[in-house]
Amino acid sequence: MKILVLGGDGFCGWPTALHLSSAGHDVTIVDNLSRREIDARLGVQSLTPIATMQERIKAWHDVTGHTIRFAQFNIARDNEKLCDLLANTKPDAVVHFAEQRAAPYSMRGPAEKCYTVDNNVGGTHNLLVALTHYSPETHLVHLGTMGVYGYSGAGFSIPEGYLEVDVRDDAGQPQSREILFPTKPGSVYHMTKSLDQLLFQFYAQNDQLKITDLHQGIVWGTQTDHTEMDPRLVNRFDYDGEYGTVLNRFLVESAVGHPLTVHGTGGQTRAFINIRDTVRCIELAIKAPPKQGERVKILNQVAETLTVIDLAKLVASRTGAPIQHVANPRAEATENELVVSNATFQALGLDPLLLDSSLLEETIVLSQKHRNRVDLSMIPARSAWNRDRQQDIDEKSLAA
Ligand code: NAD
Ligand code: USQ
Repeated sequence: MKILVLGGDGFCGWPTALHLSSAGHDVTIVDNLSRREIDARLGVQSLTPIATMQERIKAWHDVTGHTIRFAQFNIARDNEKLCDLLANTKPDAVVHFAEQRAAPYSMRGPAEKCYTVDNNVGGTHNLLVALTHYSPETHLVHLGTMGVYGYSGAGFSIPEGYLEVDVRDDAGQPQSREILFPTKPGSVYHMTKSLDQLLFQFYAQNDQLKITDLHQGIVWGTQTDHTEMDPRLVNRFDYDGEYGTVLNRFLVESAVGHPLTVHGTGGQTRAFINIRDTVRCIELAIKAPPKQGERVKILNQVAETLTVIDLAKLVASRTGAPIQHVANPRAEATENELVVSNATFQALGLDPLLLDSSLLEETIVLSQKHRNRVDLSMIPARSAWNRDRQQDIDEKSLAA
C-alpha cells in the first residue's frame, strides 16, 4: 500500500513509519519538525540522542534497503502542498499523528493554548478538505486519545466511541439511539481531539470519507525491533515536565536518583499501551478500513488501566526509587475508576504487552544508559491548569 505518515518524525510516528516500511508498504513521512523546534525553545532534549530526519532515512536504507520519502511542511498552514501531495500520491492510507500532543504544554499559557488549537484543529480540517477534493478513496487513520472520554466509566466499560442511549419521544414512546460518547476533555490538548471527532463525523457523513479514529492511552517504552536496528534509528524519549508522560518520567527519575513525582494522591487511573503495540495496532487498523459511507470507526487503543500510584509502586519495586507526592498542577479528579473496552483490537488479533513484562527493564536500562543527558531542572511539571492549581503549587513550594 501507499501510506503517508503525518508526524512521522515523532515518538509514535517514527517507529510506525519503520514498521510499515518493513512490512513492504511504500511510506512517505510528512513532518514540519515542530517538535524539535519546541524542544529547542524549551531548552530540553530527548533522553535518547535522535538523529536528523535525513540521517534516519539514510540509516533505514543502509540497514534494510527500504526507501522512506520525506516532505517537510506544516499541514496546518501549507494547504497547497498537502493538496498537491494527496493529488499526486493518491495514497491508500494516511496515518495522522501530526498534532501538538502534550496536555501540560497546551496549558502553559495563552500562546501555547492558541497554538495547540490552531495547529491541531486547523491541521485536521485541512487534511479532511484535501482528502475530500483530491483523494476521497484514501483511508484516514487518526490518533485520538482516551482523554476525549474523560477517564470515568460511570459504572460501565467505556465503549468504542459510541454510546447507546434510550430516550422517550414526544409521544412517550421509547427510542434507542447511538451517539458519540459525550466528551469531557481535561486540557486544551484533549479538547482539540474532541473537536477533531466532530470534524470526522461531518466529513464521513457529508463526503463519505473512510475514517478510523484510534483513542489511544498513554504510550510507554521507547524502542521497537526496527528502531533498535541501528543507533541512528533510535526513537525519541521525552522525560521533561511538559512532554514526558508519567511512566517514562518515573523510569528516568529512578535512573537519575530523583524521587518519583506522583501528582496528588496518585489515585488517577489511566490507560496504557506499549509503543510496540502502538505500531501493531496502526497496521491492524489500516488493514480493516470502514466502508465508504460508514460512520467513523472508533477503536480504543489500550492494553490495560492502572492508577498512577500503582505505577509508581511498580517502578519503585524494580528500582528502589523513593515516591514523592507533589502538588498536582492539573485540574483533574484526584481518584477515578476506568474500565475500557478494547474489543475490536482483541478481535483483530492484538495480544497486548503488559506492564509487568521485561520491557520495563529494557526502558530502565535505556534510562540508565543516557542518564548523563538528563537536565534535572527540566523534570518539575510547571504548567498549572488554572489559578487555583498555580496557587496550590506556589504555597506548597513556599512551605517546602
Ligand atoms: P510527538 O510530538 O512526538 O510527534 C508529533 C509529530 O508531529 C512531531 O514530529 C511534530 O513535529 C509533528 N507535527 C506536529 N504538528 C505538525 C504540523 N502542523 N505539520 C506537520 N507536522 C506536525 O507526539 P507523539 O507522542 O508521537 O504523538 C503522536 C500522536 O499520537 C498525537 O496526535 C498524539 O495526540 C497521539 N497520542 C500520543 C500518545 C502518547 O502517549 N505519546 C498517546 C495517545 C495519543
Ligand atoms: N502524572 C504524575 N506525575 C508525573 C506526570 C504525570 O502523577 O510526573 C499524572 C498526571 O497528573 C495524570 C497522569 O499522570 O493524572 C497522566 O499524565 P501523562 O502526562 O502521562 O498523560 P496525559 O497528559 O494524559 O497525556 C498523554 C499524552 C497524550 C495522550 C494521552 C493519552 O501526552 O498525547 O493523548 O497521554 S490519555 O491519557 O489516555 O488521554
